[in-house]
This record gives sequence, structure tokens and C-alpha cells, in this order.
Amino acid sequence: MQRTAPTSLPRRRLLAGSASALAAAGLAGLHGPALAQAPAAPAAPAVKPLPGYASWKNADAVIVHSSTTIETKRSAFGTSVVTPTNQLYVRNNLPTPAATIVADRDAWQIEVAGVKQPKALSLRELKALGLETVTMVLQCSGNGRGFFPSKPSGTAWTVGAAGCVTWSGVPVRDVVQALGGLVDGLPYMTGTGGEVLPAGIDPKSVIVERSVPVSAMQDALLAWEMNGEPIPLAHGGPLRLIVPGYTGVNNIKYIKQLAFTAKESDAHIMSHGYRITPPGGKGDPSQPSVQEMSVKSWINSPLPEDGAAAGTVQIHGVAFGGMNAIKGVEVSIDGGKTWRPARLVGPDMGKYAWRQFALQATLPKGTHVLASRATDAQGNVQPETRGENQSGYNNTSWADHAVTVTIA
Ligand SMILES: Nc1nc2c(c(=O)[nH]1)N[C@H]1C(S)=C(S)[C@@H](COP(=O)(O)O)O[C@H]1N2
Ligand SMILES: [Mo]
Repeated sequence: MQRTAPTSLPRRRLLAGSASALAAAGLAGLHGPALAQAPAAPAAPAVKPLPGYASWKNADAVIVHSSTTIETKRSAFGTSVVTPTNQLYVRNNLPTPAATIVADRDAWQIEVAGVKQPKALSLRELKALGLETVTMVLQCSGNGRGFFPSKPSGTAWTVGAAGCVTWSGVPVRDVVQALGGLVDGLPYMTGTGGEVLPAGIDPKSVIVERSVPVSAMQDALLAWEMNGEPIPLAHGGPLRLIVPGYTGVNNIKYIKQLAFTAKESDAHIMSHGYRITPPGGKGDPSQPSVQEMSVKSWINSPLPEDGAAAGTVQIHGVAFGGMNAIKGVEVSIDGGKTWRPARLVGPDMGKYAWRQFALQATLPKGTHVLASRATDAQGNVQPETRGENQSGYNNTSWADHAVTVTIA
């Protein structure tokens, strides 16, 4: 019973999504003016509209997979480090809360538990307790899933379920200190999302509630601002838990409770979801949870569709180390046979941010496989191959992220 509810809900949504995509494609085929004029032209792929809560996104910069999954196009990642909010990816496990929750932001309340003086605090009160800013990579655990030949269920993201974002808020440790300190010996920090849960199902089967090691508190924020603006509803406003270095799902949007706990949450999304499950297996609490990110990079230009001309190009992309700073990036123009050091470009915004890298190279006519391979400050090198797992998490393979460019 607890098993069927969580799977049947997303599956229903998936079916609805593909049905509407088919309908849209059918409509384009029947009534498209281009088709009437040029009967031989193939039907354009159906482009799904942006959902209402994200209607302000730059439609040209994103791929709308569904009303709850929106990916940044690889070609849209610029070179100036921070990802503009209007092209950052979106991933919601539940319907987005009503916009009324951002109507009076300062009135938003969060319960803090597992401290000596547990208390509900308003956002207005939080703003008085401390202030810090961090720039960090926000990346979905399933970014790169689209490269798994096993075609795991879930969105087939390639590189665009990630961005580099500047967040401002109060350090969690300042909130804890203001509430008398931690209750001793609680090993987890557990955040709970503020969505209104669908009626008639076990709340634990759908609630977005995640636990991370209490050590993650040191750099965590309760944030109300991103990229210089109040956090939009789509990205978790009015208040979001930011756990730098941890995959997207651990960064709880519209957070309504922050608890220091003796055990990990028993919500399905923690106990069975987001686990590194062997291929063919089922998620369970004994398997590693998807938490800390590790070293990864990819090239954003040139891309196959760019139509690059023979001659000099600036090969560029992004690299990040998850919990560690980036030490260096190498680029290959021969599919990984030989490597050259790339330059790190632009400001270093701290160890949790990504670095832009560039390599000037001469590409003659022909087909070239361009790859990048990053090394973090601890000496960890981005691996050639992905770690196979049932749900397609944590893909850092440089080979999967390589691009094949043909110059005519
Ligand atoms: N409350 C809540 N927080 C959440 C989610 C959610 O569905 N509800 N999705 C998580 C997942 S899986 C990811 S990848 C990130 C996505 O953040 P974004 O939509 O701001 O890009 O938020 C995480 N935090
Ligand atoms: Mo995610």
C-alpha cells in the first residue's frame, strides 16, 4: 500500500504528459501552415508550453519536459558563472504550492526542532538572526540520466538539470545558536517541504522530506534571496534550505520545518527514493542515499548544432567539485586519447560554485569528439564511466558528456 501510492501518482502524470504531447504533435501535423505549404517537411517536435508558475522563464533557453520538469538547454549556459534565474531548471516532486505563500513573505513560518528551545520562527524573525551569501551548484541527482543506455525511469535530463546560483539567507548554525544550541547527539538535519499534500494518500508516501548528516549544517542556509531577488515560488520561495555541495533534492523548497533528528526521515523520498540501487533492484534504506556531489564537468560550446567553421575555436564549459573546489580541467579534442590543460575563466565564487573553463584549439574539417575532465582540490579526477544504478543518479562520466562536432 505504501508502495503503490508513490509510484502510481507520478505514473499518472507521465501518461497525461505524453498524451498531451501526442495531441500537440497531432494538431501540428493536421493544421500546421508549414505542412500545408510544404507537404514533405517533417512535423516539428511538439514544444510544451511553460507551466503557469514558471511562465516567466525564458522559453528559448529551456526544454519543458513536463509541467514539473524544465531543463536548461546546453546551448543556453553562458560563460559568466551565475545561471540567470529565468533559465534555471525546475524540478517539482509535487504540484507547486499556491502563489499566496509568496504574497506576504515575511509572515512565512518555519518550525525548528531538535534544539534546546524549539520554536516557530517567521521569516521576519529569521532575517534578524544572521546573514550570509553562498554561490553554489544546484544540480538534480538525475542530471545526466539521459546518457544511461539502460533508460532509467524519470526525466532523461542531459546536462541542464543544473545551474550555479547565488543564495542569501541566515546560516542554519546562527538559528541553532539563537535557539540555545543543538540537543546533544542528534546526527541528522531534516528539512520538510511546505507543499499541501494530495488528499487520500499516506502523507509519508509523497511528502518532500530529506535528512542530511548534521555536519552539513556548517555551511547550510535558510535562504530567501537568489541571484539578487526574493526566491520565486518556482525555486522554493519564500524560504529554502540550501545545503551546499549536496544534490538538488536535499535543498528543500518552501521549507516549513527544520528538525535535528535521531533518525533519518521515514518519508518514502528519503527511505526508498534517491538511493544508489543496483541495476534491476528496488530502493531501500540500506543503500547509499544520494547526497554529496562529486567532481564533474561538461563542454557547452561548440555543440553539434552550432555549425562551427574550421579554424580556431574557444572550447568552453563548466566544472565543479561538489564538496571541493576545482583544481583544474583538461580538454580532449580526440575523444580522450590526449588531453590538454584548459584555463579557468572568470571569478572564483567559492568551492561550491562552478568554474568556467576554456581551451583555444584549432579544429580542421572532419568529426571531432570533444571531452572535458575535471580534477578537484582533493585530487579526485572525473571518471570516464558512469556508476551504473537503477535510477540513473550521479552521472559524472566524462565520456557520456563528450560532444561530437562535425566541421564541413
Ligand atoms: N519542497 C520541495 N523541495 C524540493 C523539491 C520538491 O519537489 N519539493 N524538489 C527537489 C529536487 S528533486 C530538486 S532537483 C530541486 C530542484 O530545484 P529547482 O526547481 O529550484 O531547480 O529541488 C528539490 N527541493
Ligand atoms: Mo532532483
